[in-house]
Amino acid sequence: MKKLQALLWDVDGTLADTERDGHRVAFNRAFQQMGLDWDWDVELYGRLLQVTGGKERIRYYLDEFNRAWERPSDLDSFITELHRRKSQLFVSLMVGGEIPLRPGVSRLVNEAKQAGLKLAIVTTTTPANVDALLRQYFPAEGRPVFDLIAAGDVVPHKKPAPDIYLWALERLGLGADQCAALEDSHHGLRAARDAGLKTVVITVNGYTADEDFSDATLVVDQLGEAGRPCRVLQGEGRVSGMVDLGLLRQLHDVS
Ligand code: XBP
Ligand code: MG
Repeated sequence: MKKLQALLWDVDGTLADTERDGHRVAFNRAFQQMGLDWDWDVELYGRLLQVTGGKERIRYYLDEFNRAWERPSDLDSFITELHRRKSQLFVSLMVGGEIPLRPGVSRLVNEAKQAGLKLAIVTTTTPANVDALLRQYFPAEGRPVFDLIAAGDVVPHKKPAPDIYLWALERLGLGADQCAALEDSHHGLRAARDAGLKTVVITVNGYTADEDFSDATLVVDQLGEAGRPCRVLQGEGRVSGMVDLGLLRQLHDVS
């Protein structure tokens, strides 16, 4: 295994708990704006997360959960407009500071940056959502904190397909054996593993805690920070309360 050179970060559920209190809320507000009586409650949204990508998720909802709804003649344009509004509403929630980073994220990002590792965002979400999160929590003073943003529709197939990881690896000029991924979901794990990454750390959340992570390198409840140690749910290695760079290097060297 080659030396660890980069950390590849998923966004939704990993950098921040965006799904339940961010995307879901923004979808429901967009439905209201467009006069739709659809309501994606916490439980239904968990089932809709089966499909990644907001536009794809709306279509899945109509196909599987709301077949009775009379579709407009141009459904594609309707979904595009609905999703455009949803994205604006999500960005408002993010810049309003209503969606905090998960514990330990800042700590590990800063540690990796200082150590000279490359940092990349590898996500299914819309680029504007990532920009809002980065502006909010990692404002660039000179050089941006993240070296690459791989997001949204730049590849035809979203996670669990490996495409977005392969796209990111090519642009970083690195091999899969030089990178570690941080993800929160089975779909994310599949995407990273199928792109060839051996080191994949999972931080679970309410929606993903019961998913299958059997081929993850390490599964924790969160990355851990001072006064808030992480709990190891699966995996080997000496974890002393935090997933830090030393631990990631150690996991990477043996994976
Ligand atoms: C998470 C997703 C996204 C968001 C919605 O992907 O599935 O689709 O729920 O985002 P990841 P958009 O964890 O890889 O970031 O509405 O912008 O598509
Ligand atoms: Mg995710």
